Amino acid sequence: MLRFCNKMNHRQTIRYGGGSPFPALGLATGLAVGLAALMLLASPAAWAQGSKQEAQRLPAAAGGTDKRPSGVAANPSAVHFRDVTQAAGIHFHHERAASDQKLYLETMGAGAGWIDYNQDGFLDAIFVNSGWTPFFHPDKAPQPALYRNNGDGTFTDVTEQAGIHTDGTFFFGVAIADFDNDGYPDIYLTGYRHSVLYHNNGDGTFTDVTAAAGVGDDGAWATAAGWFDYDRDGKLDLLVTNYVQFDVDHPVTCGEKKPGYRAYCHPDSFSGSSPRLYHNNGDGTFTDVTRKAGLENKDGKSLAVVLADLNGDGWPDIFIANDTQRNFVYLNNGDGTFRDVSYSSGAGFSEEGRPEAGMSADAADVRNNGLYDLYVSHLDFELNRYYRNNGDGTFLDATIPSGLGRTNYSNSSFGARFFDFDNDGWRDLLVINGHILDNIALYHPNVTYAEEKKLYRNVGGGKFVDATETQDQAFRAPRVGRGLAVGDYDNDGWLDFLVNNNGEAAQLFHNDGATQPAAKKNHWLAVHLVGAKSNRDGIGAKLKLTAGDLVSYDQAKGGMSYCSAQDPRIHFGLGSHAKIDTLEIEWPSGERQVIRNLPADQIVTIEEGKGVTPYRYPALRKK
Ligand SMILES: [Ca+2]
Ligand SMILES: [Ca+2]
Ligand SMILES: [Ca+2]
Ligand SMILES: [Ca+2]
Repeated sequence: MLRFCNKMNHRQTIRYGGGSPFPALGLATGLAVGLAALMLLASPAAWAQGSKQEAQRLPAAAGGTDKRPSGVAANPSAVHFRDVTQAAGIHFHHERAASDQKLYLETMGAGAGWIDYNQDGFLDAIFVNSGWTPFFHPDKAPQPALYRNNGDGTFTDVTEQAGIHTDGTFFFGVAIADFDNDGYPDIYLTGYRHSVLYHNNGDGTFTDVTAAAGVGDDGAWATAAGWFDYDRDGKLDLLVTNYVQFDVDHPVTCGEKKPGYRAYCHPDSFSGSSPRLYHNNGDGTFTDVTRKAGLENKDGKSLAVVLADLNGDGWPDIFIANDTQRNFVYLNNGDGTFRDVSYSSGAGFSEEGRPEAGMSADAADVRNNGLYDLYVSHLDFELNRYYRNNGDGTFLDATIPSGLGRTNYSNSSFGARFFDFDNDGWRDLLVINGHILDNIALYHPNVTYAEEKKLYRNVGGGKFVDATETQDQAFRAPRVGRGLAVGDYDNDGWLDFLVNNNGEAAQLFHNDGATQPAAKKNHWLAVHLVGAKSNRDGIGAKLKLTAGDLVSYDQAKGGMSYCSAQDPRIHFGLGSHAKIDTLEIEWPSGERQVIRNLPADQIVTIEEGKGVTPYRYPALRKK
């Protein structure tokens, strides 16, 4: 999140020219977009290079095409996301721990996640909460919440019986994985000055194993974290990103010096901190290998991470979104070390060469060509960036040509995910918004703290259209949005989502499916990976699905969105294709599997070295 507090007045003057805010905003937006477009035109070399690389790469990479296959052309559609929070029995309300000191922590939390902690086939929900500060100290510390999915559309708060109880630590994010390969997913909570690893005991309870594991990340303000097997030894390692060096005991005063105008400080007021990489030793302990891996980098002011093979060499890479600093792109050398290509990658900065307020990160094959494009969300008056992957570890800022630059300019965006919400075979985009400053309206009368979510539909060819208006008032009602976790909690093949809102009630939205008759019949496949030689979660596995003229790629990735944990199953929308011709899987161990003639509309469990195993995912019971 760039620009607030001390610099605000100055920038405000530039931006609005002192005129009436509404028309001025339109003008400013238009100007900015126009300028960006001009800059695009002004760098024909970059354009030509990008197009050429893509032209060379597409046939080789995909045997496919950037164009919409005929099978999905007939499905122009929207879906209906229905707010089912109340009906589902979810009553989590994030505590923002507000104080008149305007501690930076107060406005940044928190994440949300999906975890099938009891392995009954239904995703359960977890919400991260704040904690104590010197200026907010109720008798009972705010607690995270674990909600068990009852399999009938309702959830039950099982936090206490699961043994999850925190000590007042102020938490921000969650990362889920089965780090010890025992078949039950574990919980890592990132926090201010301390983070916690909860081991899943397999009987519905968890044990805090942080001290023995050595992953407390003590002293740092941890935000996003992700699990991946960077050295491909079959054991999941942990990447923790840290934000600024903020001292809660000695708060700095920012904002204008008049009543009500004190504001959360700009990240420029604080030094950065390095991400940390913890290597899993396989005996319940981890070793901090940050320096050895070449990842020590104190420029980090990190809020999001995505762990995926970005250059296609089989080794998982690291993309970290930084606030007011260049994003980090670290490519895996395959020998336990990484090389920093942030400056040369094209994804470190905006197209104009500016570092921006990176708050979310995702990577997905949105063009169905096997190349994982990046999305990074930012503060208001910055564009959320869409970086096209050239396939060689370099990226091209395609925000404007993709159509994603147009409509979210005055919002501040946190959680964001690419996912195929209408199952037409093209991964779409959901962006969760909410400003940083609770008193932003005093500074910018036309900007609000709570903001509308944005939904974008992928129409093929690397282009998106804003589909927010297809949603109802419950979806569009402004919130101080933060964490976003996408997952199919009722196993009906239509992806649903959870949102954690700062200082507000959390939300669960059910995807009711397509609203247009033709698209209602869109097919899908979800893949539950069970690694054997590889890590049990199969994180790092690469999948290529072919169904008629649809070719779609995905990876089991770590991280994603803002401080949140996603459905671990790999979801493919298939459009009109009722059958999968081939599903090719390349496991992190190097083992390859090809599965042929799979029927659509099911969740398949695929075991490394064995193939499809008979596990049947339960369908939701009628309550
Ligand atoms: Ca469950
Ligand atoms: Ca490992
Ligand atoms: Ca789609
Ligand atoms: Ca669903």
